[in-house]
Amino acid sequence: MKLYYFPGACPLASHIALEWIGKPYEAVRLTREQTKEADYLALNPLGAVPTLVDGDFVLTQSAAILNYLAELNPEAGLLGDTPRERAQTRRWLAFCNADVHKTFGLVFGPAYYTNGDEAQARIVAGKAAEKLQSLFAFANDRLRGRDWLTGKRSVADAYLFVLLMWADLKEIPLPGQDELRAFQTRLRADPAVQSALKSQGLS
Ligand SMILES: N[C@@H](CCC(=O)N[C@@H](CS)C(=O)NCC(=O)O)C(=O)O
Repeated sequence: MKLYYFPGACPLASHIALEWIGKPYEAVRLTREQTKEADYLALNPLGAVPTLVDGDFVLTQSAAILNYLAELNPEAGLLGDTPRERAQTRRWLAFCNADVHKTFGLVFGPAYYTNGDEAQARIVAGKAAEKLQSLFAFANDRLRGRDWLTGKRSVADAYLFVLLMWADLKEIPLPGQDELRAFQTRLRADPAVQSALKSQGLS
């Protein structure tokens, strides 16, 4: 099993999940430039990370990879035991991937959406940062009285941890979001999370 990544990007969620699962795997570090080379594009035509290669099976898209890893390793308990528990995990995965991650795209690369107009790009990034604050506030409320997004540890928690790292990197203000900060502290103390961070050169 191979996971292709670049450090600190969304594949870190899958990397954490692989550490929670605890079976052998190889994390293959790429540069952004390498994701645009023909060899890699043959695996992932969108030129993005993550890509998971499991024997002759090649899978892209974080949400699909996290679902696959969790389903393949039910003993790790990362998806849920009942249809409703699994639905909740997928609900929070969708929130992380389609709502929060997607909005970060406007913070990391706003000029792409404004044809390079810097003033417009600042407006777009500012609006996206506001949207992120409201999305994180929603996750903060969800964590009140819970250690994990669904009540049990799941692959969605690994994703939320990565998104909180990005919030800190881009200095998205999260005032008073104590549940999120406590969650972040708990995950930072988790040996599997520490191992994934170390392997990506982030600790
Ligand atoms: N929808 C994809 C998005 C993947 C994605 O955006 N990956 C980023 C890193 S987090 C990437 O590789 N971007 C390509 C680039 O920056 O050139 C997923 O969830 O896996």
